Amino acid sequence: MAKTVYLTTSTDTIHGGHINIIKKAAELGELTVGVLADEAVAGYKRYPLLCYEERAALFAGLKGVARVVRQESHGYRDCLLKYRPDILVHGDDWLEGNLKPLRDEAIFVLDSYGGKLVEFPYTRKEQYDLIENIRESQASIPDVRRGRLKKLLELKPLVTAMEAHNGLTGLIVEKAKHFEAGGTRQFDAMWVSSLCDSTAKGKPDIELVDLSSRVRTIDEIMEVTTKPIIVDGDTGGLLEHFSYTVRTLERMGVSAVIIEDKTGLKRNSLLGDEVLQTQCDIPSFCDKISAGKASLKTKDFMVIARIESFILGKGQEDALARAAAFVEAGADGIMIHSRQKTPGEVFGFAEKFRENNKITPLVIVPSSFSTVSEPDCLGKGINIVIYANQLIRSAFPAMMGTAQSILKHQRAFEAEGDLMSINEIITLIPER
Ligand code: SPV
Ligand code: MG
Repeated sequence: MAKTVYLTTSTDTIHGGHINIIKKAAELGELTVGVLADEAVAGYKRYPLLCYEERAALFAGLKGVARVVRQESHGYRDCLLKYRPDILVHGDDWLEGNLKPLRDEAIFVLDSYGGKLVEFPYTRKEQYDLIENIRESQASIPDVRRGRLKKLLELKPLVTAMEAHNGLTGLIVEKAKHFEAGGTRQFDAMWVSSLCDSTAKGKPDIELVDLSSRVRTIDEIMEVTTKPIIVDGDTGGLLEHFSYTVRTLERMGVSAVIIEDKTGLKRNSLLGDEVLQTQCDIPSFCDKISAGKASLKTKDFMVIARIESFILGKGQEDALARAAAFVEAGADGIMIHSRQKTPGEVFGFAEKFRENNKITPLVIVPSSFSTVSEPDCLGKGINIVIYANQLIRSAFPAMMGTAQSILKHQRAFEAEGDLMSINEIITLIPER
């Protein structure tokens, strides 16, 4: 009886390298191609330009492919146990490095039932890199990038966003990955925080950094990244101005703006009621949301309303009344903020909110309740988790420590141990 062979793919463009490995795999037996689900591709590589069905169709028609199946996660465990192929075929690009945990797990599972791993040399050609580069640059085109957040919300139970405040932090959010046997994790989106954008410019977070400056930051990030961007729009400013802001951000390819229901001099929410902060009345804020929505040119862009009732000690009932009114006014999402040390307040709100509204995405920012994990949020009605300020908070003490060490020792040597090597920094960003 012919041996059964299994091979996984995530690609949305077939080139000679793929044809080659399929040919070799098919020579070993009856070939099943596991096509990675969209969510798994987005987790490990980038958001696929073609959806699962399209990518599956590419392979279903290929000579040597007996059948195509859906592979839910980048880890091989589940599909190996389900299909129990005699042979798993893979390129030899996972012997070392980030993908090694996946390989180790695959071997462990294959051993458990007597399966075998066959590795072929991974084909690396300049043209293939070029194709990937073109795919990547397509993802950064405003019309492609803008709609990506909505697509991710359809695809994933929980979307994560990490703050970026310049090109370098944008690159970190774009590229940082965690590899483990079960699969790979990366951030889905970027948050351009008013706090971090202001702090990076040495300014307080009081809506002092104006829109032109914020737009320059966003543009700097956009130039080197492809992931969807959520912009912290502070209070949105005057209603008349907010319409223009929305239009500008939408045109740039931003996916969402979040505006908070405060009025007057805006202070950072994490200061709570220790400083004077005034919540906007419901009708005025609804008008602002509606004005923003009315100025949109696409269906992709989201205007998300942020509720500050917990921050200002107004309680759950006020927050829920506001949420209902803001959704009614057209808000595409609700962000519920809290400065408590535990997520009780936001989880309590989410539970009540979901009694009447199953669809509007809910956003949380676990800065003060940072013990809460993403798995804790699953099943709680939360859709987006924003890590709002952690990159700048980690950079600041590191830079201050270096400055102090050099002052103390009157030379840089003692600080070297904490620094990236000169070679690493000059090659960190490849020239293309
Ligand atoms: C920001 O990141 O600027 C925010 C979130 O608005 S918070 O700092 O918690 O108010
Ligand atoms: Mg802010």
